[in-house]
Parts: sequence; structure tokens; C-alpha cells
Amino acid sequence: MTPPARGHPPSEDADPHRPIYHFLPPANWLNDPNGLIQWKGTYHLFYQYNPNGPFHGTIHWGHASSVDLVHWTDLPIALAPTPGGPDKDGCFSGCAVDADGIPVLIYTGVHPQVQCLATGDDELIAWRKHPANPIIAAPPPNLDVLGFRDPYVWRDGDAWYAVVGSGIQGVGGVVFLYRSADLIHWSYLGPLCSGRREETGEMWECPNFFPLGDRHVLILSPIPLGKAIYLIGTDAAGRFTPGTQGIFDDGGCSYAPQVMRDERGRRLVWSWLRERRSEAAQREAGWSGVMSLPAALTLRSDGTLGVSPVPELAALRGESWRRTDLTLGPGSANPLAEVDGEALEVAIEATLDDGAHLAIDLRCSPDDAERTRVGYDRTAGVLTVDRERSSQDPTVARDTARAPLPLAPDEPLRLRFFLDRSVLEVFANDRIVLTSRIYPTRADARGLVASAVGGAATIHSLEVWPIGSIWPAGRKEREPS
Ligand code: DQQ
Repeated sequence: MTPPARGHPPSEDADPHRPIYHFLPPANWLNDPNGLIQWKGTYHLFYQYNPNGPFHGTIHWGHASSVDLVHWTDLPIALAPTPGGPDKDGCFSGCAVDADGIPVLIYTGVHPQVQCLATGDDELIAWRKHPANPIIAAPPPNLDVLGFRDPYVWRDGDAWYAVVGSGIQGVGGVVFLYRSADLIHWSYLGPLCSGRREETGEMWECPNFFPLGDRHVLILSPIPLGKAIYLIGTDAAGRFTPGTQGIFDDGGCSYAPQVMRDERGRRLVWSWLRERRSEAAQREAGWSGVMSLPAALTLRSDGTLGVSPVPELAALRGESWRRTDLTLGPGSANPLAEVDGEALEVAIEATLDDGAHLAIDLRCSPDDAERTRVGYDRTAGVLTVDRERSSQDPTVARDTARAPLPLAPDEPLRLRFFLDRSVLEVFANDRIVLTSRIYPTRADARGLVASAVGGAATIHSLEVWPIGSIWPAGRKEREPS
């Protein structure tokens, strides 16, 4: 396949792995979500973007907006490196805030890593970099730091606060806390939280810090873990004391999540879904990286983090296929034999006997040479996404993701899958998300199979919806402004 020429983005028809209802730019590279904000009702999603190809480099801020969290409009590039400026080598990750009616982006300029600010017009289209940049010119003094990036800013009373991700050489990750009256002049208050290198990595990227219920949550993307963790605890006098700790999404591709508060008060999260195929395949495809679907975070009564897809996603559903009150056991016929597809939502509610193992296979070829298996083991209380037979292409990642999901004796298993060609997001019981990238080689790998071994599974309901493309035909790549 010849790489698509500039101005001719890869089409959904030409590329069987290109998602059709997850956000991704018309072409080229995407990584972290940035600057998430709802502005006068409209959601704005900025993202780390390389307009020069499907690889990390010349990092700009891409921009899209949505009124319904489902359909997106491409907008001009928001931030580009300024030659000779503090962001000359890239506009790295950051956030957006509403400063008394003025939209403001706060982000990291490289190299060296410093914090910069830009103000926008009321449409969030034209951005002006502040003459005082960099607004935070260096990390706290007398520390041997690994990185200094990804500011996350909020307001509390009359003051603005910011956390910036870093690490102390030989010690571990740290987030530095700052305060400002005007977003331009910042005072360092001390470390909000720090970790041990052996436990939570040597450097913390993309911190998010926010109240949830009666607690505070710190979400971090530690190097070299390659997946985000969350800490839930208490915040007092500028010092966060973590209690519960967990992995945000252990599926193997989710990274750098960013959380926003929308006008309804929900804490919404998006994350970057990395490719799990070779760089050569990404270059050939002409695009790399896709955004997760938006999900809402909650604090559960047991003190852990809850995560569930936003209800707005139901707008994507085509005509429903539904079955209720089935029993699945060894030897049962496949109840999903009459449905198939590569862009689907699947919802299942089931109760499993002790010892039962429920499996839902997606993207199955008729001869079973390719399939991705979502499994739940009732006794072990473990959810798995088995990708070992997801593709016959030996160059793509094929492994198994696992997440603990202990269920109370009377609690049914409730799964929601969002399959979008090479993306599979699996949500379970409003508390787990496991996201995968899969690259079946076979055009006929479209089947669905439900089975149970080791005991019976009572399927209370099983529902499948086809999902179509969210994009207009002829979506165009935009040039840097
Ligand atoms: N990606 C950005 C950095 C951030 C990293 C650069 C996390 O700001 O630390 O593209 O993926």
C-alpha cells in the first residue's frame, strides 16, 4: 500500500483498521488528549498532533469540537511551535481553563521543558501566546529532575493552582504544586505527592488532580509503566495523602488520560489509545493513535474509582438485536450466530454458576483462525481480553490483558463492549475498562460467539447494535494555520 499523499487522508474504505466512530485526526499522528473543556455548551478536545506524519515529532495541538460528545468537527490547529520561542521544539501536553470568560491554554514548551500560556478568542480558534512565556521557566531549584511537564490547572477560591509532572533522579515520580493569582506569576508550594521509583516509576507524566465525592483523585502516567495509575486520597494544606491505588486501564494501549469537569458536573475522561502494530505499518497506513470514547468517573462506595461510558454514546446505536433469558453451558448453540460486524456495541448481563467461565469472542473468522476473546472467570473474579489469536500478522501485539473484577454473590456481570475495527473497549460493572488494539488480517473476521465452560451462565440480556461512521464523506486534512 502506498502511503496517502498529504491532503488525501487515509479513507475508512481503504484501511480496514481505521476506526470509524472513535475520534482521530484526518491523518497523521495523535497522542495525548489536551485542553479538554466545555465552552458555552460545546466540548473542545485538543490533542498532541504531528501534522508532518504518523510518528511522534513536531508536536502541535490539534483541535476538534463536539456538541454531543459523539460527532466531532475538525478545527484548525490551535498551537504550533514558534521558531525561536520557548516552545520551538514542540507544544507538549497541557490543559484549558476558563479565566473569567477568557479561554486559556497552559502547556509545556520544549526544549528545555517550561510552562507556557496562550489565550484564545471566544470561538477557541485563534490563540495568542503570552509575551511573558515561559510562565514557569524552570523546575524547583536544587533538585535533579527527570522532566518537568504537562501542567494541570484548576481554580480554588481566588487562587489558581497547578500541578506539573516530574521525577527525582534515583528516587521516583513527583508532582510539583504551584499557586498563582493571575495564571502568569506562579509560586512553588512544594511537592503535592511523590512516589518510590520501584513502585510507581521514575517520572510521572500527565498528572490530573481533582475532587471526586469526598476524596481527591490523582491520575498519573508513570514512566516506564506505560499505563496510567490512579490514587484516591485526601488533600490537606497542599499535601495529598493517597489511600487506594489502582490501574486506570490495564488493556495495554491506554495512556495519558485527561479528566475534565463538564457543565453538568461530570468528571469525563479521554485517553490516548496507542497503536500495537509496527512503526512501518503505521507509516504505511498514514495515521497513528486514536482517542478513547469519553467515559465518566465516579467514586464508588468501596472507595475505588468507577468508570462507565457516557450515556450520550447511545446515539450511535443502529437497530438493536436482543435476546433475553438464555442459558449457556457446555454444548450450547452460539446465540450470536446471526449477528456480525466490525463496528458494534455489545451489552450483556449475566449470572455465572460457581466455576463457570463465560467467553464472548469478537472479530472471529468462520474457521476460528482469528478471534479476540473477552472472558470472565467467576471463581477467580478476573476479566480477560485474550488477543493471542486476534491476528495472523506476527508483527502485531498479541497478548492477554487482565483485570480483577470480584463480584458480590448476588451481583450480575455487566459488560459493555465498543468494537471499532482495531479498537476494542470493554467496560465491566461500571468499574473496569480494558482497552485493546487488534488487527485481524482476515476480511471475514467479523463473527461473534458466546460460550460458557465449567458451569452454566444465565444470560439475562444480550444486545448488539451496529454503529456507523461519525464522519461525513470526504473529511479533509487541515493544514497548520
Ligand atoms: N506526551 C507529551 C508529553 C507527555 C507525553 C508529548 C505523554 O507532554 O509527557 O507528546 O504521552
